[in-house]
Amino acid sequence: MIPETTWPHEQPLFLEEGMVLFRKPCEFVKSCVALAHLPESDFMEVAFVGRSNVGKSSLINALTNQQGLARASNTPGRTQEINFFNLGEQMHLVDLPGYGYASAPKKKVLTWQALIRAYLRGRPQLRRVFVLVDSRHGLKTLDLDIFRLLDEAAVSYQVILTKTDKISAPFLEKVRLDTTQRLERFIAAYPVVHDTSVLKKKGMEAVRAEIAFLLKN
Ligand SMILES: Nc1nc2c(ncn2[C@@H]2O[C@H](COP(=O)(O)OP(=O)(O)OP(=O)(O)O)[C@@H](O)[C@H]2O)c(=O)[nH]1
Ligand SMILES: [Mg+2]
Repeated sequence: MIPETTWPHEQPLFLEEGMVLFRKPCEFVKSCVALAHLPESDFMEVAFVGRSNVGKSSLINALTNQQGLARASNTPGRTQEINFFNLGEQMHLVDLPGYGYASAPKKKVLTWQALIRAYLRGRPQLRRVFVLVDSRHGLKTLDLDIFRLLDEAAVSYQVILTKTDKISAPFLEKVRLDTTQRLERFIAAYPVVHDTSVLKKKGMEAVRAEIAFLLKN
């Protein structure tokens, strides 16, 4: 019997289903620079959003075990479109451009921001937004802007701390606690904060389980 307080990512059922789901083929569907180009499919979507260079594309590659599926790079501003990936003919993973600063012309960055905001606000099949936050830096103003936008749009979101291989365990605990506490003020925020390292392959099972749970429910 599973206690009611057990989160999906702690349940063997969803850990197993997450593993099975992410072993399925994951294929690039399309890149979109305008809302009119979004796929018409009504597959459930989960999107990865966050500041430039935080590790969105790398996390998609690590979750799917497919290096090079989503293009990642050291240069902030690598992802320039909304990229859709079909996972197991069951759902879409959505890789968004970086929110805010990027090594790209200001006009382009503003265009991405408008596109990201429009997508996040108006996509009925979007079941959860994973807001990636660099564990070295914690929450920044741009992250809080995304939270407010998602609160207003009543879209469920969840924070994933990235690059935890770059910080000590005590520092991670501090950032995680601080992040969890600050999220309490935001109504559409899912209260569990995950921590991940693509380099150390840490935290992947939990994120896969969250997604498997969403797909099932
Ligand atoms: N050490 C470490 N580096 C990481 C990790 N995840 C991503 N990186 C590095 O961070 C840089 C940015 O990664 P991306 O995945 O391209 O980041 P992004 O958020 O998609 O960036 P944009 O598309 O430009 O917004 C790359 O050099 C990655 O190798 C991690 O867990 N640990
Ligand atoms: Mg990217």
